[in-house]
Amino acid sequence: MEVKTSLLDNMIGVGDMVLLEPLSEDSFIDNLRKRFDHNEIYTYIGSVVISINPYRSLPIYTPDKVEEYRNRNFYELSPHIYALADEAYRSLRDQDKDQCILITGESGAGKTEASKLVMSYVAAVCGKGQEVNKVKEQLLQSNPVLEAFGNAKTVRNDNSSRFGKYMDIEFDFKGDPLGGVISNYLLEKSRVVKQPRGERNFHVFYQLLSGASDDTLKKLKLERDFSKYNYLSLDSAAVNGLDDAANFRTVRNAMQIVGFMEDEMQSVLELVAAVLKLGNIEFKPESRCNGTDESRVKDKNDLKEMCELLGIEQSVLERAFSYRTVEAKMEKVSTTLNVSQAYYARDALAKNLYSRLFSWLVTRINESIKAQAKTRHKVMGVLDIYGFEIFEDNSFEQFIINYCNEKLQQIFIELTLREEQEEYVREGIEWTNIEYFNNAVICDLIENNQNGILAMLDEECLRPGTVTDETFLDKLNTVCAEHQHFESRLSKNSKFLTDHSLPHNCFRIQHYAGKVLYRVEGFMDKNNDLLYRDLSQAMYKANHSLIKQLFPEGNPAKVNLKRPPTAGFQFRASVGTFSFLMMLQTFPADSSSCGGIQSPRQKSLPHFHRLFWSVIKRVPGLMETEGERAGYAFRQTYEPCLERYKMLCKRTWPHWRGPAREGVEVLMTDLQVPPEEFSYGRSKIFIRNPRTLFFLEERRKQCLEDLATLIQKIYRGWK
Ligand code: AD9
Ligand code: MG
Repeated sequence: MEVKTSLLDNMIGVGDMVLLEPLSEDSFIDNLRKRFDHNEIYTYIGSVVISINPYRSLPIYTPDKVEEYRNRNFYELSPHIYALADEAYRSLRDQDKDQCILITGESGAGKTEASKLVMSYVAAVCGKGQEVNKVKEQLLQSNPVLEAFGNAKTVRNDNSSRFGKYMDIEFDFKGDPLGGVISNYLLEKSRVVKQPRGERNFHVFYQLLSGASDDTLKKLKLERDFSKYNYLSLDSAAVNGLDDAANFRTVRNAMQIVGFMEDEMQSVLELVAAVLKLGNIEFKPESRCNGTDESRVKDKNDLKEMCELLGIEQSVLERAFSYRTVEAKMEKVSTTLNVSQAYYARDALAKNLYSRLFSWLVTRINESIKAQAKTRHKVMGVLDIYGFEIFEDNSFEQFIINYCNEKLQQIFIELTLREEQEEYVREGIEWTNIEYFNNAVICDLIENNQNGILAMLDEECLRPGTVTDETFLDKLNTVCAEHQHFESRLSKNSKFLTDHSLPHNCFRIQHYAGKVLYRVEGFMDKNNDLLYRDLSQAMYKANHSLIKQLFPEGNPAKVNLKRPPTAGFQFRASVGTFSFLMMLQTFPADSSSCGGIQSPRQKSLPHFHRLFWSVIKRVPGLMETEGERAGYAFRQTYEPCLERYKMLCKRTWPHWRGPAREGVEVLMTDLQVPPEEFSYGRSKIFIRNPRTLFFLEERRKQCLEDLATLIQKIYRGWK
């Protein structure tokens, strides 16, 4: 077997880890490093793309590169995110299969950039025309809008996503985009009122103050100086390399393209300004005759301006910062707020205003980019979540973000490792089982309905009596201790690490990506996410259509005494739907049955893009076995394989009368492909090395060229 020319010959290291020999953690990392040193940031593990963030601009995303990868086979060129995007797009267009691209990795690994590269690649290669171009532009421009409101500088990433996003792009039968739908997962709203040291609030605040015209700022009653606002951290306001003013113009422009009306944009900016004003409202105690302190607004100017911006009656809001109405046994009782309760109420309002504005933006964008239902054909989903975070100080936000990453890791394991191995078993291919770490145990520790951490947190939030973050921690530790006797998820092998050296107020979890110490302070509050009804009613009364829409529960006609679901509960439910949806989409109900051709009911092919922080971390599960061939780079069912290559062998051309598998066997024997290069499965042939595939493709190409020359000769002869 001879391959004439192949890009593989120029490949740095091994482009597909499946072919790495021996396969060990060291060889794996060495290979990545070697490739990275030569600016090869992408490497495959089968159909999974791994990338390492280069943190500098490489000339690998040019229009020429798009052309290079267009309509080419996954293994023909060096690994690239474009190859993955192209494969996904072609399978969707030509094979009618829904697609799903999942992107995982630590914070700052390059997930959001990767998701944008996928989208821009698909936009570049799919159809053109005025209508289609408008749809593409709108889909692409939804990114800067959501990033302005949902991303912020953290210590790990200057443009860190503080929300999770799943975007479905819908295509017609020709492969032209029709529109899309965005789902968002819990915004880290605590950032609105307080940011960790060295971090910033959401970009939009700085963009507005830096980029808006003097006239706009005047209308919004704002000053340009960041330091005038309590909610904007001072130590890190300007970020090197981030041009807030220019980005403001980009975002405004993007909002216009997406279809926001001028008055809608104005309303949005009014809300952003109102949040800044709200942060400046301060309180002072006023003594009452019964010896208690009651809160009063200190300087009423910010309150007044905020109320003017939102069309709220000042006295109503002012009252809501001093009193709260409690309903007990159908009776309304007014209780006073002390200063710290007033600050709590203020911050809760700011967080709610902002996060509801964010959800409204997503809904509004969805209205614009919505496809016509009747023409919908196929869907490509791209999931870009907030990456795994381990900080010095980890709180409820990191707990939620890391839980989300555990869930995605679980899907990753299900869809790649387990499915790969199950396929070998199904197909009767000889295979040494790789023991992989299944993180289901960690997900269960967090989300189990009875004694998962989130359930215990909810229980504590609802428990009457004095409940604090410490009582919650006690409960966690007690439940763990109780379970020490049993071989249960909270036992000695548990991922909930109890040791007496833990700092006060902390618990530790052994996540798939490392141990994380969580400080419980604020867990109860953040989970409760309580907004006093007086405040939602004040918002509902506003003479501002957007604000009114955002606080429907403030409508006195619709008083609902039921407690709103906790933040943790809502998050668990939304993360639950994404994993469930993907499982459902990806595997037909009978996926575990043996034998048979891949079910035509298979809807979605997952394409994984896995990214790492440039200090490469362990990839769990993939590196346990040494010296064993890792697997097969390529596989195809017998029928299409025979159809494609039967012209290469006299015995199979033009017709093969027997079973397809036997035809393929004849083909491989005649072509003298070395037997160690492939295996016959029950329904598929498994090819180890892309080299073999190139060989077959080269021969086919040659055959077709010869045929074309022959036809031309005959044609000329006739003339
Ligand atoms: V987080 O979990 O949202 O905090 P991401 O999304 O994984 O994180 P992001 O895509 O925002 O990371 O990338 C971080 C920064 O790395 C970007 O702002 C770029 O400056 C840089 N980056 C990422 N990918 C590339 C790339 N392919 N080439 C060059 C890159 N730079
Ligand atoms: Mg991101």
